[in-house]
Amino acid sequence: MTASERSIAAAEAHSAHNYHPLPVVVASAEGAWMTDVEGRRYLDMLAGYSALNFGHSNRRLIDAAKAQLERVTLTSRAFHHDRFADFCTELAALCGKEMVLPMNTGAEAIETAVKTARKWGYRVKGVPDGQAKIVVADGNFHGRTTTIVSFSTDPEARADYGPYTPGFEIVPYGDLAALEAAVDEHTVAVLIEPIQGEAGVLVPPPGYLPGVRELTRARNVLFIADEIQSGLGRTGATFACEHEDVVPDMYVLGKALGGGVVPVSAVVADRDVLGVHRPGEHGSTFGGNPLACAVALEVIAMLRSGEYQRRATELGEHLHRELALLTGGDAVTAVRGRGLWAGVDINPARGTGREISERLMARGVLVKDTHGSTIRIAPPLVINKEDLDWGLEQLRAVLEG
Ligand code: IF1
Repeated sequence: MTASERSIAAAEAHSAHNYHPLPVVVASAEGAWMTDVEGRRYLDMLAGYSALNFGHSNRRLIDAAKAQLERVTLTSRAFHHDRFADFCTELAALCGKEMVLPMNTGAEAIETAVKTARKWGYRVKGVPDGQAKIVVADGNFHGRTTTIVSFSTDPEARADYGPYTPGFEIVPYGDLAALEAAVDEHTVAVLIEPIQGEAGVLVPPPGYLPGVRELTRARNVLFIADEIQSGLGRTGATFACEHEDVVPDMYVLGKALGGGVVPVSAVVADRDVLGVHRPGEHGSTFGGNPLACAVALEVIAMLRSGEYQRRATELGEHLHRELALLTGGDAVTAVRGRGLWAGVDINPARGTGREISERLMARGVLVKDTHGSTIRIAPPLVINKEDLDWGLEQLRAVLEG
């Protein structure tokens, strides 16, 4: 058995089978490239589902983490530490908001946003206790806790995890009329991804996000934007909402906020929203820890330069021009996305998303299929044009094969 086969066999024997990973065993990574235990190199076109916007082993992020590791890594929130105030101040400023509530994973931040919206509903809007309703979109992906899967429309993510949390209503994504009809006096928030990731990188119709903003403002309902995957440079802007000049009441951030080094997530909003929490009402052991704050502070500084957003815009235009050419043949039925982020629908006659992913892996490119025959393309924003073109060349070869 090869080293890869041994590792895969042991992982299958001793870990729950809640994933079906491609048969590659990564041993090291740098920039947009990963190397497996046999020394084979792969171009990373998934970037940890956008957690690795700044690439693997980003020198600035590793140095920030190393320096903090030597100082203090965890205090819990029972005490202050010397990176916390800067992290909250800088992240709030990046979002143009007043307050931050730091957590660790995206799902924890979504749960925090749901709890904040409900508490705001009862304490500020005056919704009767226990009656708060949150409107979400079909095709959503916001995480995997039992409450979050309670409003999932993906049977795989939801089945056999009941009883489900009440208080959520699902409307078609992109449909303002349906959203308006769903909002009533008990509605405290609308929670949507500005671009739906897992659903296949679905960009909503122009005007949808401004419509959600206008409707929620008019009806005294919080607009919660889940920018965990779409945010922090991926679409060519700091936030996907920016493309339509929309500012939500709450940003929910994660993934790239920790630079692919440590889990960092947060809810960012103004005082009239996040101010509803009083000591002891919400928290987390690791939320806002010194190591997380040190790395996230470096991420925020890197985003402030605008360099990564420019790269995602310029290389993203090139990516989408090249992908559009693929739709001319019968292999690709549709392409969607924005910036360095695309969903490519493959003609099922050419293979499933998994089969295409395996053929790409054999050529040294790693992507992840999503539902059916859609593959998502989301390389680290540090990828150079030559490598991006080489990756597209492999995709063309696989589709022509
Ligand atoms: C898995 C999907 C992507 C997210 C958005 C919240 C979260 C995610 C928009 C929760 C997480 C990850 C989870 C990971 C695979 C990946 C994923 F396929 F699951 F749906 F990217 F599309 N909001 N997405 O995309 O953040 O708790 O994971 O930190 O669970 O398989 P998390």
